[in-house]
Amino acid sequence: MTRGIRRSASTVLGAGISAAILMSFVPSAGAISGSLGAIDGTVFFDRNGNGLIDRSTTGGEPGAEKAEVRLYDADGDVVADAVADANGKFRFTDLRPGTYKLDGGQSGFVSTTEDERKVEVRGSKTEFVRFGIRGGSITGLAWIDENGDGIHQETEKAYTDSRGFTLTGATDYYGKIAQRTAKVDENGEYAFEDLPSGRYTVQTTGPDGTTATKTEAGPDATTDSDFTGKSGTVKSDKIQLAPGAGMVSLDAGFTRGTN
Ligand SMILES: [Ca+2]
Ligand SMILES: [Ca+2]
Ligand SMILES: [Ca+2]
Repeated sequence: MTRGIRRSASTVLGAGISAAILMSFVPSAGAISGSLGAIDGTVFFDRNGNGLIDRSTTGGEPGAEKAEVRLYDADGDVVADAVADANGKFRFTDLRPGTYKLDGGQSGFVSTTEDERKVEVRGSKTEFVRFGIRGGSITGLAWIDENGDGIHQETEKAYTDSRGFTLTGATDYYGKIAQRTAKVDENGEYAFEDLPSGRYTVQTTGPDGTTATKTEAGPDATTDSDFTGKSGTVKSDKIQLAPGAGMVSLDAGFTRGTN
């Protein structure tokens, strides 16, 4: 009995499906599905804050992977959410003609374009939207403090053999524990960019037989050292980054002397 009902239901369903498939080959049915529009967009890290995606900035301005964009209809009801891909791209499809609102603001970041955007979807056209966001940054350098005074004199060499710096944070883009590494360049400098607001610690490893030099020596933060540790790995204090804030000159000086 039950099987009979099932069989008959599936027969009806099967008939419906084949009818629908046939329908899509009929020009008038094609016109109906063709009247649905789409919204394509990008959320990008607008590092220079000008609202545009600059390709000339070192390495270009990257897309914001995992950025979340919410789509509302004219009544303010949520239609759908989209999560950006590795290139910061998102897409809403099958939208009936009408007025929509997009919210591309990201928690922990500063928006460099309007957070909310009205978009008019007409027919089968695709509308394009871009949201710029600016994150925080932490930069500094590694150097050998030859005279052990805790201050980076111009004559003192950068430590370019460093295995790089590791950043650990309480939050990553969207609430996950963050751990990122950055190599140092030929000047011993490292940079972490596009960071959401939150608390971070930076650590690195010095040459064998060295310790962190004294911290906060002298009045100039751009030439002092900010890492502590007797051997091996040295660490910064915890850093609280506000949305879009930049922490510069978080530097690691290494000495062979004792502090
Ligand atoms: Ca830009
Ligand atoms: Ca020095
Ligand atoms: Ca410093």
